[in-house]
Amino acid sequence: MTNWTELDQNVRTWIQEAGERIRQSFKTELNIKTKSNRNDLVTDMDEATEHFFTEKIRNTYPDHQILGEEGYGDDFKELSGITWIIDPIDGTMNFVHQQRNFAISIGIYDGEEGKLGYIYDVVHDELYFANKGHGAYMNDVKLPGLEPVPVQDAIVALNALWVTENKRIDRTILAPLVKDVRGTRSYGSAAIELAYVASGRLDAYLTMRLAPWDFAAGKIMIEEVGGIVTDLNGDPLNPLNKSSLFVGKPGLHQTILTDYLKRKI
Ligand code: 2AM
Ligand code: CA
Repeated sequence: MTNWTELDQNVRTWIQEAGERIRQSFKTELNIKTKSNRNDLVTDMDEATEHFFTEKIRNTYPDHQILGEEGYGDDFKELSGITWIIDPIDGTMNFVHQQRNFAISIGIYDGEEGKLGYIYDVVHDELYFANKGHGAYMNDVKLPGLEPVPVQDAIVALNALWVTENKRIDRTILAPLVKDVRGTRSYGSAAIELAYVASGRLDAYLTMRLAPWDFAAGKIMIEEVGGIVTDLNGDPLNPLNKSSLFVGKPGLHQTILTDYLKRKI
């Protein structure tokens, strides 16, 4: 039997230690490499942080499985037993260029069910946490349930790239949405954008392509406060697959889906 209280304490201790190491790394020169393309960055801190977590987890919970962005995790095809889904630094481009607006993201699944979610905004020292069925918190202050908001009053996060002509979505779909909402924002870290939707700082967030480690924790968090989490077609996400993502307050999510995303051109 898993002692969830003890596990939660361990995660918090490890996140604080990893966060402190990342903050200390600002004083030293980073080793920056590229992955799939010249804008897909990884640093030695991404790798060292994931390695730090996988070592801790393997020593303490040898029977748990781990999925991590930088490849220190395990190879598996399905969610069974307890699975940790880890992004050591979500928003690496921000980490490299701005030293802010990046986060450690950890989602813990019990079988197929999202159980615990942690998003740690390292620079602002804000820990967002969700415990399925027991609420979501920001630095131990309980987050209220999300209330519907009209499109005209909504702040929606999206990357400007998605409004240009591109393969995944026609600009004539997104341009009217951008025009109708109160404002748009782009923080460049999916985990932070999801934490902001959960805490009401944003009303919705959409993106064309995310990996499981980008949304594992945030999905649990948003659902815990009554927000809706789907892909851009309105279909449920598979926690182990790459996917588009559309999250938002109840009501607003449905309205944007029906009136904008599924609108026939
Ligand atoms: P990362 O910094 O951990 O790579 C930036 O818009 C957001 O999208 C970040 O959360 C970033 O995560 C993620 N991201 C960037 N490129 C991606 C890709 N090719 N696949 C999945 N997620 C990506
Ligand atoms: Ca990352």
